[in-house]
Amino acid sequence: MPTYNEKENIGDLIQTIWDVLAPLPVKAQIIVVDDNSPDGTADLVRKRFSSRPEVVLILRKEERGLATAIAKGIEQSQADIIAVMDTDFNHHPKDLPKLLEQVPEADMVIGSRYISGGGMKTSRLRYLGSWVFNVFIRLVLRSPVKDNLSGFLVLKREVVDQVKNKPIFYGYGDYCIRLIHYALKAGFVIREVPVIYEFRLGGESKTDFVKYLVSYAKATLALRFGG
Ligand SMILES: Nc1nc2c(ncn2[C@@H]2O[C@H](COP(=O)(O)OP(=O)(O)OP(=O)(O)O)[C@@H](O)[C@H]2O)c(=O)[nH]1
Ligand SMILES: [Mg+2]
Repeated sequence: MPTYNEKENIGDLIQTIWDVLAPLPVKAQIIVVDDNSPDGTADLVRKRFSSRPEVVLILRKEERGLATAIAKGIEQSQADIIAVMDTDFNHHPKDLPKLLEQVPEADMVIGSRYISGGGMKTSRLRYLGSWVFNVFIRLVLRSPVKDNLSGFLVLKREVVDQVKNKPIFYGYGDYCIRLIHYALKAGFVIREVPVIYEFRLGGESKTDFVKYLVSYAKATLALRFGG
């Protein structure tokens, strides 16, 4: 889980994840990759979960960025199944079981806003903008995936091992487009499960969606046409 100024959310999020996973037959480790957030996110994690060795904090002082933070967390994990999610409750832990339940049949599971039952509680404009953008991605990359920008993912270890030499984890949310693209190309089975994108619980957004659309479009075209 990548964090940047998520002090108001991360503690309750980790606790909620434990509560959700408790009845399941899984042994989980939670890896938080914080980029030295000025609000003291890392301190909060360290203090609140000092007695829980399953909570691992990686503090990056030299580097900043969503995609590289996710790559770092994946690299540190030794689990057979890896989940990636936002740390502000946009992706709600209550959906984790239904994503996990698709494994082992699926190699990668996407929490999707754009299949029946999915959606977004936040801005209608962003919901539609992201939907239109996903249509663009699907046309350009001939992808069957409806939500290529989800960021709420469950992956088998084999998927990350197979694509680890591909240039995926740089930039921002565009890593998700590349990860899905390369996983599909490698022949992995990908399933989408409907999720509702919830309101951020506390703190502030780091995403300027319109600004990122340009770089996401470039990233999509680069996957198709190279360069
Ligand atoms: N480690 C790390 N995490 C980041 C960075 N930028 C964003 N994040 C995390 O990535 C997730 C997505 O960022 P958000 O700002 O919530 O973006 P968003 O979900 O598109 O925007 P909202 O819907 O407004 O919340 C959050 O969990 C952030 O804490 C970063 O530079 N480094
Ligand atoms: Mg968010």
